[in-house]
Order: sequence, then C-alpha cells, then structure tokens
Amino acid sequence: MLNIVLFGPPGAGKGTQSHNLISKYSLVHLSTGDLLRSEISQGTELGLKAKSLMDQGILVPDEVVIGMINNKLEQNPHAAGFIFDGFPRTVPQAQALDRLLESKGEGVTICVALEVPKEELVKRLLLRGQTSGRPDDQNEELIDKRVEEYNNKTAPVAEFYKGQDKYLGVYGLGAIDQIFHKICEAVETTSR
Ligand code: B4P
Repeated sequence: MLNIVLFGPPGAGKGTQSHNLISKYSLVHLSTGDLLRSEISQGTELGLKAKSLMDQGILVPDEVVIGMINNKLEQNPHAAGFIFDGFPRTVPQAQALDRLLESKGEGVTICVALEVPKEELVKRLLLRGQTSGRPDDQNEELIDKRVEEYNNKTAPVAEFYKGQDKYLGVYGLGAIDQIFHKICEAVETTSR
C-alpha cells in the first residue's frame, strides 16, 4: 500500500497537489478539511460545532477528525493506498494514524512537506477567498490565526515523521506541475 501524508501550512498546496497525486497513483483522497466542510454543508451536529472553530481559524478536536479518518479507512478496504491531506495536524493525530494503519498491517510510506514562506501563504489564501466563499480565507487576521495554530500545534508533527525517517521536504514555490514532479520523485524513491 502507498500511504502518503501531504503536510504543510495552510495554503501550501496540499489540496492542489493531492488532486494530481490521486489520479497518478490511484489513491483514495482523505482530506479532513473537505470532510468537515461536507458535514457543515449537510448541517449535521458535528458540522455546526466544527464550523464555529474553523471560522475562527482554530483546529477541530483530535477525536472528531480521528473518528472521521477511521470511518473512511473502514469504507475503503480494497484501496491501493491513501493520501492524507491536512491530516495529521497534531502529534496525537499522527500517533492515532499509526495505530489505525498498524491494525491493518500497514503504515505511513512517506510524509511529503510542502515548504512555502508565510507571505506567499497569505497571498494565495486571500486570492482563493475572493472566489471560494470560505470564511477562513476572507481576512488576513484569520489567516494569521491559522498559521499560528500551524506553528504551535502542527509543526511538531514534522519532528514525529523525521524521527521515523519518513519526512521529506519539498520547496512549494513555483509552477504547480514542477512541484508535482518533485513530489513524485520523492514518492517513487521512497516506495521503490
Ligand atoms: P484545510 O481544508 O485542510 O485547508 P488549508 O490548510 O487551507 O489547505 P488547502 O489544502 O485547502 O489549500 P491549498 O494549500 O491546496 O483546513 C481548513 C480548516 O479545517 C483548518 O483551519 C481546521 O480548522 C480544520 N481542519 C482540517 N483538518 C483538520 C485536522 N486534521 N485537525 C483539526 N482541524 C482540522 O491551496 C491554497 C491556494 O493556493 C489555492 O487557491 C491554490 O490554487 C493555490 N496554490 C496551490 N499551489 C500553488 C502554487 N504552486 N502556486 C500558486 N498558487 C498555488
């Protein structure tokens, strides 16, 4: 199984590159951001709780997103592999993912981290905010909050994968196709 964790700050290009990777490697795409937005659009109880946090740029509680990922893994028993987009975002989420995959005799193959300077993140997200309708992309203060959450709670996940020798940084500035090419090289070197 090829299990890729696509890692990086908000706006680094995780969602964008995931779409290219799933078609190339026939992987199932698991984006916790998309799963949460789907709960919000359906007006579920979980969605209502998640919305108030996401609209403030704050992470949703670990147990909520871990439960969602577990459900999706169960629903795809014959997948060739998964791409985890925006998950794990905390060390407890990373530990939970290892446990879930280990229970199926599997593990994370590689964590690819997209490295992008903060000014570019802000620029990209504000631009997307003009058309996405996403409240969390609408103003710079909120984007600053998301980056602060990333620095405080998500950045330590990089150390977690470095400790397992599964971390690979990819410079995320430049043409989308060129970045995609670098990610594929990293994936193919690791899974060979
Ligand atoms: P996400 O949906 O994961 O959103 P994101 O961090 O903004 O990344 P996204 O994947 O959408 O953007 P991308 O970088 O591709 O999370 C939203 C919220 O949900 C979080 O703040 C949190 O509250 C909650 N949440 C989600 N997962 C959670 C978890 N596991 N635990 C707790 N809470 C969780 O792209 C951004 C823009 O850049 C796009 O417009 C794209 O077109 C552009 N772009 C991409 N690559 C580019 C390039 N090379 N050059 C120029 N522009 C580029």
